[in-house]
Amino acid sequence: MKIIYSPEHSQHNTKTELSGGELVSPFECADRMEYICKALKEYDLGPLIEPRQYPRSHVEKIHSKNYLEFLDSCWEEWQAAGMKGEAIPTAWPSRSMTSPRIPEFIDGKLGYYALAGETSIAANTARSAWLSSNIALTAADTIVQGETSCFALARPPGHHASKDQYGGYCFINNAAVATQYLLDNGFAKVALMDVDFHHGNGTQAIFYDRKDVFFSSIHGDPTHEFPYYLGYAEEKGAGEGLGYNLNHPLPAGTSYSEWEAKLEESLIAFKAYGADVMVVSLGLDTFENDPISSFKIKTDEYLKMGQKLASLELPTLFIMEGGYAVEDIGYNTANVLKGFLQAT
Ligand code: SP5
Ligand code: ZN
Repeated sequence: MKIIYSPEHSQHNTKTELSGGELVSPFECADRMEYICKALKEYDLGPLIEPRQYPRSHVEKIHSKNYLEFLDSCWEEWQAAGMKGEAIPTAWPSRSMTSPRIPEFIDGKLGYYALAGETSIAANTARSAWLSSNIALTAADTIVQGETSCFALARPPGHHASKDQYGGYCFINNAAVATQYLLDNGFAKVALMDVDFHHGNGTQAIFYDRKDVFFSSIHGDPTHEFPYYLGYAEEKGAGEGLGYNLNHPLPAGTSYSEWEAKLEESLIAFKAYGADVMVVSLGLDTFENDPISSFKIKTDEYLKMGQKLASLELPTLFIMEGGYAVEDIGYNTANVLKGFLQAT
């Protein structure tokens, strides 16, 4: 399986994450990629290939122009305003403040475009986000060229980013960008399976009223887990997209067998839908020792996850999302891909 990767992701290297009332070192850190590369190499899963650069128009199909301009200029504006630390919003257009106007000062813009406050922005954050989307596009192209599987080893992740909001460590929705590229290049129906511990709110919102993408997610119940305000089972799609959104919120302590029963339901739905390609938002934060999550999947069980995903027998594009048990993330990721390849 080709693995699309660039070491340049490490330029996104923020020092702060607002967590528990403190500024801590971010869980989503560059070291994650080192451990993954090491395990992929050890298991001999495939060559690492550098991404190509694609026109920005592919990303503009998913994100609004004003949001992307904000992303590109945020850090310069923040610094120009004399702020000392990394860019973190402090005010939001919450339920009682509904003016559609977008503020002009950077502090106001941050709250407008942020869906959460844990994700700091610093120098090169935007650059790495764009590079991450090019990794997803290069990987999607590999599938378009006829490969049956590919891994976009992308960082920063993407599934929390919506049309015009960042947060949850995500800026550009790589899975959504890749999905649109597949649709624009010969595929008709995409099964988008999000296995990250957190609900893929951004991806869901982007495709909610569309029938050319069937989004399904298995995740920590939003009554107790980030992103809290989306991801419930009653969210089934809207308009033409009604029936093409399937959420499986699960409680803390969920084991692999309980988790796999939900994956089975999603795969059955994808088959009935008639998907011709699958995109997997691959988060490994379902791991038993993940520092911010509460499922109980074990390292060996990721082999079964890969095998199960292969049982759909579709061309499959894996896109990296979360996973914060840094020393275990390599083997967990490699096991999904190894299981998938063994079964194909
Ligand atoms: C891509 C992805 O997995 N994003 C996850 C974003 C989660 N953001 C909120 C994290 C809250 C963490 N709380 C820390 C508790 C530490 N014991
Ligand atoms: Zn996650």
